[in-house]
Amino acid sequence: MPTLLSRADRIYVSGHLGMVGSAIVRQLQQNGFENILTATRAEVDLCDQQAVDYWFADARPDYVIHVAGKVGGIHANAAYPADFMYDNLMIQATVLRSALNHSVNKLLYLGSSCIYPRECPQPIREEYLLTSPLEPTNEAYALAKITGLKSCQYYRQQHGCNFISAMPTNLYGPRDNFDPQSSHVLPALIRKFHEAKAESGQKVSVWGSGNACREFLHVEDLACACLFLLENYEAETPINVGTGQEISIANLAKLVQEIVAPATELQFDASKPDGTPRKLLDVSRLHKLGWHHTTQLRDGIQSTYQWFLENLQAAVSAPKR
Ligand code: GFB
Repeated sequence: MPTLLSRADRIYVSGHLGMVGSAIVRQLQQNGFENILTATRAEVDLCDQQAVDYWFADARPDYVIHVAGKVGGIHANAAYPADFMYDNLMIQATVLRSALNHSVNKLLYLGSSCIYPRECPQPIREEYLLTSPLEPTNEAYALAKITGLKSCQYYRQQHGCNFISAMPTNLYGPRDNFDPQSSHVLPALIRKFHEAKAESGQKVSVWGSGNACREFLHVEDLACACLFLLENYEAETPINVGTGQEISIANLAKLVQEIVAPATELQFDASKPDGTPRKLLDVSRLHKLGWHHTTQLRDGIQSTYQWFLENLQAAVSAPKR
């Protein structure tokens, strides 16, 4: 039974200033929603249960799309596991509990494809969760995200909450984090090739062997999928969100090089980890529901680079917390 959303419904998007949260707010605005609720860190500390409860009592959300959390690339995850575990566990625990306390109609929780085992059959089906060890470089984040999706299932089982969870693949797009140390691969490569253009002869360092493969979904597609799932998905099990297509990091680097700085050279830095060899999602359940991505990778990289150029100052400012 689909969820019939009224344009007057009060929809809280946590983490609204980040790449994903801001894309979801834009998607809701474009679809005519009039009461999109957001809160900055200064307005509510999502690690503080009492503060979150007060905020929910005042804001009275009918629906919640939970995006807020600490995210980062392979280097950040490997360097700060305690922070990734603490921040993500605390933030999701308070928001889910307040959603229960204030009888939210439905909550969509966003996880990540890193929840799946390092060595599982590809493409990865939702039922492969917890069937073998996780990828060490982002184990803390993965465990926090697994706890979040499991919490949604427990709230459903114990309290009858309509909490659903989606597991997106690697995301990219406008308002991404372009900090070379804490970002994901695609924004890192866009920035590196852009900056290499300015200094002739400089080689662009691509971390790892280049043999790892990744799947990339543009964040506007993800935002569209989130609204689609909020309206059409009611099941307890997490659902994968992706393109179903993968590319090697070496070929991704060549694609970014071709788009951003064709005259540069690239080299692989084998001292850096590859992370999980592959994490291609099986998105057949989502396709069966009737949703498919629309942005092809080359077009998405071109539009993201365009955004980077138009927002250069903001994109290269201090690293995201
Ligand atoms: O995007 P990324 O940092 O994270 O790395 P994961 C993907 C692949 O790109 C790895 C390689 O094999 C990296 O070694 N890579 C090449 C680079 N050059 C670079 C570079 O300059 N910067 C970065 N960052 N990588 C993430 C998790 O894992 O997946 C997140 O860390 C989240 O928490 C996300 O779950 C979906 O794809 O390995």
